[in-house]
Amino acid sequence: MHTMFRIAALAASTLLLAGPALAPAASASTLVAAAATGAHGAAQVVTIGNLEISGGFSRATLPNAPVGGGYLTITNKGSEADRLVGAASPVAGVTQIHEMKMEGDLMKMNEVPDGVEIPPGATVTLKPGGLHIMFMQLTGPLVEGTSIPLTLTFEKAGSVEVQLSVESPAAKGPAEDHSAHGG
Ligand SMILES: [Cu+2]
Repeated sequence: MHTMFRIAALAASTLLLAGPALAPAASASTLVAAAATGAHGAAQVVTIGNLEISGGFSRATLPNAPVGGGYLTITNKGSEADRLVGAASPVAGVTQIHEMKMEGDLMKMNEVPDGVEIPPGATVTLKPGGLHIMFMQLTGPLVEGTSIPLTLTFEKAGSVEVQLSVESPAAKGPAEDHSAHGG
């Protein structure tokens, strides 16, 4: 009996450690996110404060590919603006929030300097060809059918972990050109 209890306690503390620096309100969201991970698919919805995060996915990468992308939808159901200011994942050495812009005839991507504003009542979608999460210095290939953890940090709502389902390399849009990163 004691052994079982200790294992359960260990699992719980590991879960909490997975989301660093969480406010008490955010811990509940993290637990919800972890509980929903078993159900594979893009249907996962995670709530933190007034923000609802849904439709998270990534795309499978080739072996030795240096970068991958992350995509999701954020809806602000509150009456105040919030801002996505950070992203982190154990699958990448560096995780950034990117935007894509036309420079002359070239589509280029850059890290957003001030994060992404989520206005009250608005839905902001990070999608292929637009705003996206960029996983750089991948620790290994992203494998279709698996899911990868992503911790998002918001200016007001705090941090929350979501799971991105890894889909086919061309899922939900044309493949992005990541050659601008130069590896
Ligand atoms: Cu990018």
